[in-house]
Amino acid sequence: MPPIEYNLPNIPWEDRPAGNSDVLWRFSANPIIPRNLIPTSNSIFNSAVVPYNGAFAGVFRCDNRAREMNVHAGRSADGVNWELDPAPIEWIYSNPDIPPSEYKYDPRVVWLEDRYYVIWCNGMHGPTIGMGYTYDFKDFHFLENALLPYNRNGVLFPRKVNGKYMMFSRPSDNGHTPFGDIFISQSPDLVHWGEHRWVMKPKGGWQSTKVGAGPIPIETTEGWLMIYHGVLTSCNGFVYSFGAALLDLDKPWKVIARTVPYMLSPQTYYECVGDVPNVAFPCAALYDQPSGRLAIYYGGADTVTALAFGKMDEILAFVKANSEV
Ligand code: BMA
Repeated sequence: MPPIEYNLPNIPWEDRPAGNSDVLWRFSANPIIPRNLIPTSNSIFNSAVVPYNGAFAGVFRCDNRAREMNVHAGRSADGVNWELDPAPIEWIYSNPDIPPSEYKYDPRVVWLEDRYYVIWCNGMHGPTIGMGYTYDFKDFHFLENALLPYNRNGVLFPRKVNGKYMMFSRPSDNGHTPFGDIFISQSPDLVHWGEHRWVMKPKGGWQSTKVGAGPIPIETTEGWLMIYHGVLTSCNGFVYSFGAALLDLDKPWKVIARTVPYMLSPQTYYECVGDVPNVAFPCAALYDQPSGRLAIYYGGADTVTALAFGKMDEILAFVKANSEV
């Protein structure tokens, strides 16, 4: 299979600020989406963005003012300034036996073969991995839940690997889960998932409590780049940072390299102060291969949406130079 082409010259971008030597740096206009961009929202965060028709579209986690968790479609010409539908996505069910969705959060979106797939944490008697698809970000079709509860952080690969669809997930419990490893499940048809493989467990420091895949993995010559969040339990609760790992292109459960230091941790006001303090939670990344530019969308403090930037060659060098598998 030929490698995926990432040609997105129009993604959001800002050069690394003078004097900054971090592998990732934040957009100076963060947060790009305030908590109240739509009149009913309490918070808009942990959201997914993709290129669409020369511009951008996405699926956004909006918790409303009843604090119900749901997803809304959005559009943007530049990937920075967004218009979100004021109402949540109304899903089209082709099969009435699929259990009703009690809530939806932390969406990811991927272009896979012929359409955009949406995958999120879905309430089905506990959190599990919900799936759907759209062609146009107007009509959204609800598919079968991929896995049983309890599970979170479902992330689809952007292509088949060895003839099979691949998905990361993070088996969990019904609460705030004080543990969590990343697994891969495989499928011939995006409905039946099996051949589960273990990928990685928590490690020290910022990733010592649990880890979970973030954006759709990016195919590089060095392996799949998986940006993932890691959680530390402090005396004040969880702290969510993110780092990255390189995974084998043919057997992506094999970890080639993995960052010991984080790449970004909650340090700014909008990451440290909000409904859940100290959270930087990435759910999407846009990559332009010719320029090497990467724009990462992440939630700040479970309240707002922010952008960070990096260069692919520097990220790969950082992961390899600071790795412990
Ligand atoms: C996780 C998820 C995320 C959230 C994080 C921090 O369990 O619920 O949506 O950002 O906790 O609260």
